[in-house]
Amino acid sequence: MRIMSASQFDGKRSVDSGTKEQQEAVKAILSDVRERGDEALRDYTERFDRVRLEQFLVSDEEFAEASAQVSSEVRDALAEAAENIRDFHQRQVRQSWFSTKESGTLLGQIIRPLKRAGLYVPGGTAAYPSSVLMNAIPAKIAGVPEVVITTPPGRDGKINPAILVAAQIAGVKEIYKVGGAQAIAALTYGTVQIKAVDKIVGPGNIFVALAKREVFGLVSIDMVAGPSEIAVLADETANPRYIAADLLSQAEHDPMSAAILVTTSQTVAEAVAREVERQLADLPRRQIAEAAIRDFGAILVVNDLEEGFAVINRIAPEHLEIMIAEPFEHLGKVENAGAIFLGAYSSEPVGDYFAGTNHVIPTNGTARFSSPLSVDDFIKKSSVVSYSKRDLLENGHKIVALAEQEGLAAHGRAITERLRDFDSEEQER
Ligand code: HSO
Ligand code: ZN
Repeated sequence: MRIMSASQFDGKRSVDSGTKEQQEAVKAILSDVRERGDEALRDYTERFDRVRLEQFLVSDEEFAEASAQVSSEVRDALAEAAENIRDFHQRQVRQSWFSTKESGTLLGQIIRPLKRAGLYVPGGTAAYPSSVLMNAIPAKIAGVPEVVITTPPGRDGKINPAILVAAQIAGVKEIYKVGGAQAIAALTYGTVQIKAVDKIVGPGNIFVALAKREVFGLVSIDMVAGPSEIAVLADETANPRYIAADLLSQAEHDPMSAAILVTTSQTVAEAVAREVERQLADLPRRQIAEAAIRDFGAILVVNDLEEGFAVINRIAPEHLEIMIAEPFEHLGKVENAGAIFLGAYSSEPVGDYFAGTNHVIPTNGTARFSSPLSVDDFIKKSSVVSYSKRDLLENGHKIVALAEQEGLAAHGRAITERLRDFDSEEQER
């Protein structure tokens, strides 16, 4: 792993916006599904997933079959993780509010869940049951009545059983065997078999990401997340073996995953570089992790913690581990980070699977302006105004002045029509 000074590090990463061909392919799929509905879904599923399906909805028998295939150890761990995720997200629930003024006016904000949310779950080795929990549970807690999943089938027409078990634990029963851009199209436009949704969430390959970006506006989408990242801020008290293991935990996600150590200690820097090499040797996903470490890994030696936090805030990492003597004392210095893990035992996979925090977190420096997936992503707000006569009488002329300044006479008249009545009522008295 490269050791360098913080000033040598630029850390720029670009968002993959696909090739021209990929963009064109996605647009063609979207419009084809829009026009031909389920028949187009069948054709694309046959072409990309190598299986032709009549019905896309997963049946009760398939759920039962999947359930028998997953060990009780995994099932129990998923169930306990789900409890922790529920407990954490329950605290995010917002209440509607109303506020009355002495003048008789009432203002408020009503919180309502979205009606229907679609969760995309990737296929193959990127099918993570943990991500099913992380996406579905906040939607459920927000009160979304219809949460559905789409995921590509295997060649045998089946879905990864652990995905079905996780869905069951999260309380999602409506699952469709459709993947790729065609799934995003179905969720956006609706087909006979798959009803359109209000919001699409969940990770996917480049085609899914491009399709989501394309349909944004017709439906809402979550973030377009890039490959996982981790930054560790460590002083001389940190354990290099733990740091290396945690860096590799994210490096194994994707050859473009970033893993960065920022440390005040040259000794720790050198020890971590050695440990990463040692631990890489027997990793099953060594090739992926090695590429990530080579291309997007770095060890940055800084003069002091001040400089360390400045570098971290510039990177705005998805995950930040703070492994220093008194982490809490410095927590307030973190301005930009999606999720912050404090101390030697808060290893990042604790958050990926179990603690209860969400693992869908902004990447690529977007933690500067966005937040982990939460209950907020599945609600919307309506403002409520009940204006009193007294207030209209007192403030009507101000509204008229603002309307006139904008050249919108009808706006002004909507107010003056009422003010006129107030005047005549006055005269009658
Ligand atoms: N670290 C990933 C999430 C994940 N890890 C799923 C394991 N499974 C993005 O935060
Ligand atoms: Zn992970």
